[in-house]
Order: sequence, then structure tokens, then C-alpha cells
Amino acid sequence: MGYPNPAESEYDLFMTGHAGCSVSTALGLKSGDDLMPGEEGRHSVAVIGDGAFPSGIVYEAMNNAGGLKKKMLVVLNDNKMSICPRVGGLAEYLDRLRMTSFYTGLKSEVVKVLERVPILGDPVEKLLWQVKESVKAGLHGGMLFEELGFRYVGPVDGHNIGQLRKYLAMVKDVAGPVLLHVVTEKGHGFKPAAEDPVFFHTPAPFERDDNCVVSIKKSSSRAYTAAASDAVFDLMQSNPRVTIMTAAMCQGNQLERIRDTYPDRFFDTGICESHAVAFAAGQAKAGLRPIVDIYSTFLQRSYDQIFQEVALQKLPVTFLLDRAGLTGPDGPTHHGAFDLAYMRVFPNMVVMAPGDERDVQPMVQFALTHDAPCSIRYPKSNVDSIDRVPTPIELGRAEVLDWGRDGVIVCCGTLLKSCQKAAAELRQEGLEIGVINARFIKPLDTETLLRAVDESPFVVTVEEGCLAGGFGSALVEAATDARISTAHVRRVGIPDRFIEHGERSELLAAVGLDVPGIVSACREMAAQTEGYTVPARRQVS
Ligand SMILES: Cc1ncc(C[n+]2csc(CCOP(=O)(O)OP(=O)(O)O)c2C)c(N)n1
Repeated sequence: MGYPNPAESEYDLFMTGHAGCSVSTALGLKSGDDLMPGEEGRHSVAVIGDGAFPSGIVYEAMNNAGGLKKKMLVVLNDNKMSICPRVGGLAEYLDRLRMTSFYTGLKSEVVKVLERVPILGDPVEKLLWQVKESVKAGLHGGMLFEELGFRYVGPVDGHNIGQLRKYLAMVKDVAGPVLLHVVTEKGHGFKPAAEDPVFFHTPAPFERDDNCVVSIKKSSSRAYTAAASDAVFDLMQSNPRVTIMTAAMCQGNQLERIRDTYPDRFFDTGICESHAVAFAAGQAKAGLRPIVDIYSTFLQRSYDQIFQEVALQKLPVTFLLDRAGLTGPDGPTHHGAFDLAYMRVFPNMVVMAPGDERDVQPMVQFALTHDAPCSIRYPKSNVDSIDRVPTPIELGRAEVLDWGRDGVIVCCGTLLKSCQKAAAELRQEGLEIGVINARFIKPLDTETLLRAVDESPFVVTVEEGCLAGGFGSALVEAATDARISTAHVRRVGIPDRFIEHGERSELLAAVGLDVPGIVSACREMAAQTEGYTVPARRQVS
């Protein structure tokens, strides 16, 4: 697995892939050890990158550690890069600290001279003392961390292992919290990576020959990410009030063209998802149409801001949830399994999932004209296109591709093509199965979907999201509220367990979300409901 995994190594204490939590967990480990008899002497070390460092939780943890005065070490690996070059005021501060190494000699000389300045009587003495301290403070790096209760040590060259060892040995005996600022180069040791650290953060598989790349296995197919980014680009061109936020994922979200064309309306907050959402709320209040483009899994960081700053205020913020569904080799920390469930519970929120590429642009366009928050989710996959003339996007309207005499598949999202293929396969067996592109999870198209539940021998719902609280769940709730039996509704989606890493296609197959899985769900339902007659509709309240 590409991320720490305790099942793979005893040195991986946590399975973790969301940036920024190491200082908190290291402080928890230390304070835990201190309360466990015999464990008090253990060391607790957090290693954190400068890209993760601006996350708000880091300052919550440092504030707590400074107050508790726990003996712990935070190693800040400063390579001047997040995935893209790091941004923000803290980045500039770290840049200034890096510079101080050049002045170390001068700095100590000046401090020595200041120490020798004689102290005269009051009030001159007081004034001089103040001047002296402020000059020393200016010369002494890391005041920000020192004020939080950390001893700042560095910057240290992280590629000089001998020197690094000396520093580690030195700080090992310091009583309270220490921040060791280590300076490194991203991609160090492999020339192509050092020259293009953005690409080499997560490169496609490549073959190498000593210090050069021989070939890169690059996919030429178009991804949903590109479809969404192109749609946003076009809409930014026609509407000057549209802005876009990313939380350090400019490259992953394919926003480079937008960043370069509309630098004033492109905002990279750094790895600060909760801030990005509240920031967008402010812009929406000011009259703009902000788009928050964040992976489904990372948006979980901003749950309270989605609730309070956006949904509660009914502000027109558009959420683009990239990597929604099974993300593949990144594994459990990165699968976007929960967003349908977590988004649909908020009043005012419109929740959409395109059925194919041709739904993407109209959905973004719809969101930008709708006077309330909207979310649109799409997976980490290449685009599909369904052979049809798409109906226009209309609030709370599903798109019926076919009605089927023997059953209906209702698909929420881009597995629509697989659903169509499954229906075609079942047709060979004599089963006439309809396919509906749900498009809206909220508001649900109750007219169309409850008709399907009411009139079809069976309904299979398909979603690349958790079954608990997801789309199928929403349909069953709506049917129950309408007093329609749901015994013949089968939900196919991500079960109530964390899904391992693997190729996306393998993972989809493992949870029954591939064509054979959908076919067999339909077959089972057809067998169970053979000779089934639809009950007369009970009174709808
Ligand atoms: C909460 C969260 N948001 C976004 C990401 C995506 N992400 C993965 S690595 C990375 C950059 C991290 O930079 P840094 O901490 O400096 O580590 P480096 O790769 O430079 O060593 C980002 C933004 C993430 N893992 N977690």
C-alpha cells in the first residue's frame, strides 16, 4: 500500500493518508505513554511536510503541546513543495527561515556584541534592553514556534545525514516540545524527479535507466476530472463572478489552465479544506459564484463548514467532488465512499451525480445558476458517453433511458454504462430491464423513481458510494414514506466496511459494481420475483 498501514508494518502506527494529523497523534501517544506505567521514557516524534504544515489542526496540536509542555519532537521536512509549490504566508515565513542559515555566523556575532552592551540605569536601561531583545528576536529564527512553546532548531540540511544525526541526538534530551526544521530537496537523488517535482509527486508508471526516465506509461484517455475542469474553464469565461478554490490539489484537479488564465479568480488555500469552504461562503455572500473543487475524501475535513457556513446560510457554493467512489491503489484513506450520504442530509443542498461525460457541463452550468448550494460528484476514471440525446438538466429530474417490463436498474452516477451493458446482457436471456439515470440524489425525482418501484417487478439501485445513507437508501426512504413496499428493491453499492487498495476495476468487481455483479443482482431479483404481480398502490400520504 502506498500509505502507512499497520497491517503491513509495525512501524506504521496509523493508517493515514490525509495530511496534517501527525503532531496531534504524536502528542496523544506521548501523553498516553506518560500515563502508562513504565512507558514514560518513550520518545514521540512527528514528521510533517511543509505542504501539510499550514493545516489548521497543526496549530491546534502545537498550541496544546506548548501548554502541556510534553517532551516531543516535530520534524518539519521543508522541501518548498506541497504537490505544487507551496503557497501562503507561512510558506514565505519558512522561506525566510531557510535564509537564516546563511547568516548563522553573522547572527551569533551580532548577538555576542549586543550581549556586551553595558546596561545603564533606568529608563535608558529599559529602552536599551527592549532594543536589544527585539534585535535578537529578529535575528533568531522560529519565533512563531517559540511563542507557541516549542524550541525551534534549524534549519538543518536534511541530506547531510551525519549532521542530521547530530541534531537528532542533541534534541533528544530537550525537556519540552521541539521543532526541528529540516531542509530537503523534493526528488533529491533522481535527477528527473528533482527537475520536475510536481509531475514526480505521483507519476504514472515509468521505466528508468540510471538517472533518466526511459518511458512513461501515460494514459491518453480523458478523465472526468478533465471534463469538470473544462466545464469550469468555459463557464469562468462567460461569467466573471465565477471563482474556484482548490486545497493544494491544482494538479490533481487539473486546474493549471484555469490558474494561468484566471489568476485573480483561482485560489489555492493550501491543505486547508475547512478554511477553503468557509472562504467560499464569504465570497458567495459577497455576490460571487465560488466553486470548491476538492476530492470527496478530503472534503470530509470541512464537514462543519459545509453545514454551517454554506448550507445553513443557503449560499450558492458549488462543490465539485472529484475522486468520488473507489479510487484504486490509494486505498481506504482515499476512497470517496461517503459523500452521497454526508451531503444529502443537509437541508438546502442539491446533490447531483452525472451519468456520463455529457451530464458534466450541464450540471456545472445548472449549479452556477441555482440559488442554493449544489454538489456534483464524479469518480477517478475515464469518461464514458451513453448513446442518447441527453435530456436537459432539470432540478430533481431523473433521465429515463428505457422502461423495462421485467425490472429496472436505477443508476446513480457514472456506472450508467455498466448498467446499460448489464441490461443488454439480460436482454439476451429474455429479461427486459429498464435503465434510469438518476442524476439527482437530492431532491430525488420521486415521481419517476417511485413509479419504477411501484410498477416494476424489481428495482436494482447502483451507486459507487456507501450503501448506508446513500442513494438507494434515499429511494427506499422515499418509497417507505409513500407507503410503497420496497421488498423488491435491491441496493448495490459499497458495503459497510473499508475497501482495500487495488485497481479500481478489481475493487468495483469485488463489491458487485461491475457488469457481471449488476447482472447477477438483477438475475437474483428476477428469480425471487418471478410471477410477481405488483400490488395495487396503497394510499400515498
Ligand atoms: C487533507 C489532505 N488534503 C490533500 C491531500 C493531498 N496531498 C497529498 S500529498 C500533498 C502534498 C504534501 O506536501 P508535503 O506535506 O510538503 O509533503 P511532500 O510530498 O512535499 O514531502 C497533498 C496536497 C492530502 N493527502 N490530505
